[in-house]
Amino acid sequence: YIPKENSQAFLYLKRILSWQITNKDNAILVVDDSSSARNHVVELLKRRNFTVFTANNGVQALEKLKQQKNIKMVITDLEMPEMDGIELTNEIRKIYSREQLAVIGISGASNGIHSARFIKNGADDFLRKPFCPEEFYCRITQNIESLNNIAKIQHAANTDYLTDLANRRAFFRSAEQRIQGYIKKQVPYCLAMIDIDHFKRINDQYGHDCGDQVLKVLALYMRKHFGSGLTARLGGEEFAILMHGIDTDNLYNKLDDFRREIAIATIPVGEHHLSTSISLGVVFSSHEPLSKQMSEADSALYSAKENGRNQVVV
Ligand code: GH3
Ligand code: MG
Ligand code: MG
Ligand code: MG
Ligand code: MG
Repeated sequence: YIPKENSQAFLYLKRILSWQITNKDNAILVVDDSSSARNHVVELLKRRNFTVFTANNGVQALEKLKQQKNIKMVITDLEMPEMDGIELTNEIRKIYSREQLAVIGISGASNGIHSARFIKNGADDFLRKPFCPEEFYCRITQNIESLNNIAKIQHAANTDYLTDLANRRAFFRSAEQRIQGYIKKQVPYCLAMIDIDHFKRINDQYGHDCGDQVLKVLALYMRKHFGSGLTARLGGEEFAILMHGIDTDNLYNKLDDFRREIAIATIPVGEHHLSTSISLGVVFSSHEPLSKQMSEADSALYSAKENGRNQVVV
């Protein structure tokens, strides 16, 4: 049977085929105490190139999830010794949100109450045994697609479109968490705010597109220098870095090396080679709330501008 071009069935088939290529990244955990039922599901998934893990019950499944971080979906039987499918779903939802992991319940019981119990306990979908392969694939594909769409939306919501760095929103969210970690482990860290010097002149002289190109190149330099740190574009020509280091001197030197490299860099933009500089305001290992640290870094940045730009001020 070959569906008519651009019919729903045709588009579905096209999607399935494109999924075959990418399914390797979508690992699925199959949980069932019956080896024949488990093997049947595994067989179906392998035909579509999924990476598959298995477990005999809920306890084993939770162990597997801890070990294999790339699992995106759990397909679980209902009745199993030690921990059944409902309890497993419940435990999973204490750790993983629906955006992180999809759960599909399977049961042979003809009673509709089981699907309701699965869904109420946090499952995303339910399959009644025996199912035909077409239905099975429809449900799997639908749920994986939905997860991937959420991931795309989340990435877009947290990323600066121009530079691909974290955006303001993502910076504030991640910075809070990282700072808590640094304080708890007593790791020296710094928060730096960066502003390009006389950026308006670049726009005025070479045009807005060249200005954009400079922002992109600066972002590349930030990635190169502060790979493990949190780098973000806060807006306009303002950026931020949160990173840890050995001590204050070490952190200061990293920032000043970065400043120096930008000051001597020639940035190719179209037929031009531009040069620019940046000013930085820094706060070290502060226990103040993030908003307070940001305004302190901002004051230091203001001083850097007042003192003649192209410098790091603490
Ligand atoms: P200072 O050294 O005092 O920071 O001077 P400045 O010219 O960099 O600062 P000012 O705040 O006067 O100007 C910032 C300019 O950044 C103005 C604005 O047009 C430009 N800008 C903001 N966002 C973007 C952007 O996304 N792309 C481009 N090309 N320019 C932008
Ligand atoms: Mg069973
Ligand atoms: Mg500015
Ligand atoms: Mg300004
Ligand atoms: Mg500026």
